[in-house]
Amino acid sequence: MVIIMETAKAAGMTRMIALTGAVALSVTLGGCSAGKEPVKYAQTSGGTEAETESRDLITVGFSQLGEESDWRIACTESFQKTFTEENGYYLLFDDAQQKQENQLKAIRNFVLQDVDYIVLAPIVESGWDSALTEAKNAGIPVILSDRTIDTDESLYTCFVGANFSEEGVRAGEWLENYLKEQGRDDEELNIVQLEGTVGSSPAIGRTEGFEEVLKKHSNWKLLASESGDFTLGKGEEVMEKFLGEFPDIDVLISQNDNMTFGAIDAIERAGRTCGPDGDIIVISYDAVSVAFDAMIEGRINADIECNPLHGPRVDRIIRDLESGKSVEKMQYVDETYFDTSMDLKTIQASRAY
Ligand code: GYE
Repeated sequence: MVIIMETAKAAGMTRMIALTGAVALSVTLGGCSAGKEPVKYAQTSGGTEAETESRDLITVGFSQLGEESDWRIACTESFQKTFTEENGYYLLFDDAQQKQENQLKAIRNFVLQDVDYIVLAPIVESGWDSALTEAKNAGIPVILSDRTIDTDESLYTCFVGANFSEEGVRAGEWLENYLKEQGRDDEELNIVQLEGTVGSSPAIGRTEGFEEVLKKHSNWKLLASESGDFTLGKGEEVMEKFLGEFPDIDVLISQNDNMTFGAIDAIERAGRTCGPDGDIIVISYDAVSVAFDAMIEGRINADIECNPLHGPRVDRIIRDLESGKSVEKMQYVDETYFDTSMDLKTIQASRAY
């Protein structure tokens, strides 16, 4: 089955083709870079044949890893708003629902459809070599967006996203400064950490970055560090377990806001309090709008920013490549942090997610 969806978005109409498994091969796209034949969409499964003439559009196959968090939803929306026909694109969007095998299938489908560019937000770092070699052999540039992979550099054109180990260092340094300000820097400190998806570059980078700062403090003790898979439900479950195992947690580091929301529920259910006036210091990552609410309510102390608005960045990369320019291999986004000492309401109002 091939579903062609027309979605009305604030910034205009986004047309997406949702591909489902092998049957997605029934969508055929002609060459569609500027100057090539017009795009033809032939829907052959289900009987009806529809052919749509279109302007010269750049076809982009985007393999999004899932919809596990507010961050991810903002990221998907950023692509849908950017990769519109009005902007000269035809977007083939595939949501892998948290499964690498679905992403591998999507890449292979994009290759078979001879898209102009493949954009990949890879769920984990490893296991991409053969699918990306197929893309390379077909001459299709692959742009990594959001997460990095562990592979031969020649298999992708470039990466755009966050520097996750710097984010981890930022979390550690925030804690360091906060404790100093509170006159608590010599205190024995019990820390627990909720990690993101096992094997994903943000989980790996944030863990390593925080560890760098942790190593400098012999009075900081990391009691436990476990994956909550970047989801609210898992975050809540693992935090509940931590609270049961360790009666004296001082600090929670949670590698995304959704796990933090779940963890806060678990903390409050256990009769504990968190935030600047509570007994557990909470440091989160992402800084989505709802997390600003939680900081304003005094439930989160600090949030390490991670920017999900990659659509326009990937658009710029594609435009450069189309005009024959070379692009930088690793493109890191500038980021910061927010905490309850700031004018959070004003900052929140100025942000898009
Ligand atoms: O922190 C989290 C999401 O890859 C940076 O994935 C992204 C992370 C983000 O689910 O919320």
